[in-house]
Amino acid sequence: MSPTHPTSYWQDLDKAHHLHPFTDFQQYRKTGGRIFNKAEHIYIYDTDGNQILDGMSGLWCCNLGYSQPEITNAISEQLHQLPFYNNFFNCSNQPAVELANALVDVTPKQFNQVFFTNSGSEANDTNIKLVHRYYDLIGKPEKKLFISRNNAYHGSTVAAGSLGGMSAMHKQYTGLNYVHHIQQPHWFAEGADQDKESFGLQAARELERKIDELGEENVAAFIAEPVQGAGGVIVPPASYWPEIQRICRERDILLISDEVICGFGRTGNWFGCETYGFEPDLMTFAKAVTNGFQPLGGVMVGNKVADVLTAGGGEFAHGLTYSGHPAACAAGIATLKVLRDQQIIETAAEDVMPYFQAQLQSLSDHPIVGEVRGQGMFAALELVKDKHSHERLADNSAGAIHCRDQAIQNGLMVRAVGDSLVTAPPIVCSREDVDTLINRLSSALDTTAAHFNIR
Ligand code: PXG
Repeated sequence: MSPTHPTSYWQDLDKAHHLHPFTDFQQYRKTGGRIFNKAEHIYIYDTDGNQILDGMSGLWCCNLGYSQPEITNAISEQLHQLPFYNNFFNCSNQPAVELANALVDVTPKQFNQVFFTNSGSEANDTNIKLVHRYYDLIGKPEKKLFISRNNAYHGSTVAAGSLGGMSAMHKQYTGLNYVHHIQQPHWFAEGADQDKESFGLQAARELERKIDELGEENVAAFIAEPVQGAGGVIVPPASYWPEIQRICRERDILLISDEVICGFGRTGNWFGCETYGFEPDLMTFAKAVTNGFQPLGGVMVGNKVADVLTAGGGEFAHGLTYSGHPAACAAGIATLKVLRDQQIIETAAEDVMPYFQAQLQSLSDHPIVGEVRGQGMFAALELVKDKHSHERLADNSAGAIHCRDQAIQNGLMVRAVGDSLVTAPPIVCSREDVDTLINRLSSALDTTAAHFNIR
């Protein structure tokens, strides 16, 4: 990017030719956006030279922050050595082989096989095909239905968007007719009149009720994020996951853990299923597997499914040109190496993560904060007008959007999701970095409270 052009030049070109994801095109044409051109450690820089602490790790991707020469060098070296070759038709490339092995090493013991994609959405599309094929091969072809949850996010392709529970997306196209949704375990929004753990059990038992309604013989799998990320960091009550695991086992339903956000350290363990103590049959990953430096996703296929698919024979009619792209896999290998060699997750789980959660909890006394919920290195603050009645701050999420904009103004990137403010900074933050984040967030809460006249 030429430094000689003013920001307005880039904004005008952007507005003229670039349609952005999850954006109101008409509004963007008027307002334009902020254009970034540099990043270091946990900071991003825009074309006006503003330095912003990235409290969202790119978009839940850069768990190791932006300054990771081992990863960038690995990508560059790979591009010089073998910039591309595909993995179709009895061919493979070295980085794909090496990354598959490294993933087997870091994932739970039931995983010995991986299918590579370029994104989380494609990985969830792949899950559907893997699961349907599995049931066909074991002679239960009628088991075709998927159960997911309201307000889940599993991606935005036609199939992954159907698996997700985002009503705004469902309204804009016709989704798959074999996906059904149940309640999310969102205690603050849907169960705050009950004890948290009883609510967790009740939300899990919605799965059992749905299986009964649809007929166990028709249900293939349940898919869920250990903690719903894009839905607003919905941390389930402790009672939730063990009950889900019990139901899936008793009712012979495959369990898919979508680890696109929770994977690679975000919850304080390598994977969210480890934090919550359950054993999925399939696991979706993307984002932080390459620290966001290259597009890569995939499915870890557990032995139960993989054994059938590999013993069954016959071609699995699915694949993407770039499945196992060498440069993306090189980024993945280097990312896993940094995480392992430097024990980043274990160290963060002992020190900065509990510190981050404790500092955030200290904001729960703030007059506009109704709930602080979090796990490991991500959290949400639910904004309210009245802490006791949980009355909303403003219509159409305007309170959280106002607060987010204040935070960005103060040099902190966060997300507004409904009435909550969400943050997921890199797990390589120091305690001092967390202090900076909390100060900027706290000052955004103050100005938002003043704006809405709340004391
Ligand atoms: N599963 C989960 C749990 C995700 O969070 C996907 C699948 C899809 O991954 P791809 O790579 O296809 O985008 C995601 C992605 C947000 C936001 O605003 C979250 C995601 C993507 C874009 C925006 O929080 N998560």
